[in-house]
Amino acid sequence: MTTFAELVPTLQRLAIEVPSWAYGNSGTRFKVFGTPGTPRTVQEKIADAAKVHELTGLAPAVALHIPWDKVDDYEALKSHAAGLGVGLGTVNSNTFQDDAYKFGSLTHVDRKVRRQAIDHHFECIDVMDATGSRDLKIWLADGTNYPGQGDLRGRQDRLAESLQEIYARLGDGQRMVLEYKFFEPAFYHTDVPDWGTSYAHTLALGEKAKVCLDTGHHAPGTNIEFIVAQLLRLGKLGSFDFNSRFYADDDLIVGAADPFQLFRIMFEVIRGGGLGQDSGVALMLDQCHNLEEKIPGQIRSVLNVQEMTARALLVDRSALAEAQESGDVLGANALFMDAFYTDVRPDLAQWRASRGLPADPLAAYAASGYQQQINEERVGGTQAGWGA
Ligand code: PSV
Ligand code: MN
Repeated sequence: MTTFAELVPTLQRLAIEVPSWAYGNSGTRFKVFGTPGTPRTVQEKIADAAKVHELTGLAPAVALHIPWDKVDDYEALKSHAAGLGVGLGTVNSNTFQDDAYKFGSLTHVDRKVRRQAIDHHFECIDVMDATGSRDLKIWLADGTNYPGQGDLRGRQDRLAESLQEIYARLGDGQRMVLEYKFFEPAFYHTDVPDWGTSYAHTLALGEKAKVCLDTGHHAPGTNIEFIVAQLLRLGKLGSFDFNSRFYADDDLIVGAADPFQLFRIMFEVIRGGGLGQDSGVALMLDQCHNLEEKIPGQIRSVLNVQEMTARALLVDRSALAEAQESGDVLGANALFMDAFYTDVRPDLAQWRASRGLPADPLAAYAASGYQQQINEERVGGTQAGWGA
């Protein structure tokens, strides 16, 4: 059996990017609840994200969403983040909230709308140049609601062409990650619905284009860890958007709905070298905290990833390979389950304390007075949320 001490070198490398939008208000199409202390600006979102990193040592970068996090001076934003001990990470484009995109963005039949969508991505790359971000993440709401509404093939061709233009603009060391999602907001067909489509486009584009896997973007019952294994095998897994779901794209706290699934995913990430020194796989959260407090929600999330990573690292891989090769079905399964059922929380708490971090980051947050402070200070202005 692997010991906890043996996991430490890999655990030390674990870095989970947090999304700026998780600190703003979110909700459903029925209601967005405001909460005291919610950031009004991207600077305040970054301050909250920095708190998560300060207490966990797990979240050194904050992902931005353009235009939600648009500012005049990105160099200044980068310095603001650095001053708080975090960096700026993935830049997410947004071609789903403009009236022009009602019938599509990069796939639109109208060249002018495609131009607008491509130019928006150029703007995102300019932001990346200023922030030093490596990844441009593209998720498209493009799709149709009724059979016959659009030319499925024509839309793919236009998508390929638009992506090519954006790809050509990437600088050295920059990448594009193309996120897929099987439905919503489009209900009949989506232009990038699955990993195969994302893979096909990123393969055609080249080395700097990879797939982004959002764990909430598959049909129920999909074996996500298989997709992880396959994309790693193909060298095309660029990043994760972690969250969990019971039904559709619920964007709940990662590991909340199905910790075992998170364990299985992390096992394949490790198996495929995704946590290696220069793996190039970015672990990111994409979540919304509709009911729970946002900062503790983010702390819980990164701790869940850490915990399931530790458990997955506990799997005795050589014993497992032996059991697999000898056809020992139950033995192999038992090795897997033994690791999953091992409670690593006391070891993780001790390890945190040994590095000067709080053993219990959630309790430390509650005791820090930060929430009371922001509740009092952040009065007036417009609370950030989708679209702000
Ligand atoms: C789409 O549902 C998505 O997962 C994309 O990553 C967007 O950028 C993000 O959600 C917005 O929360
Ligand atoms: Mn996502």
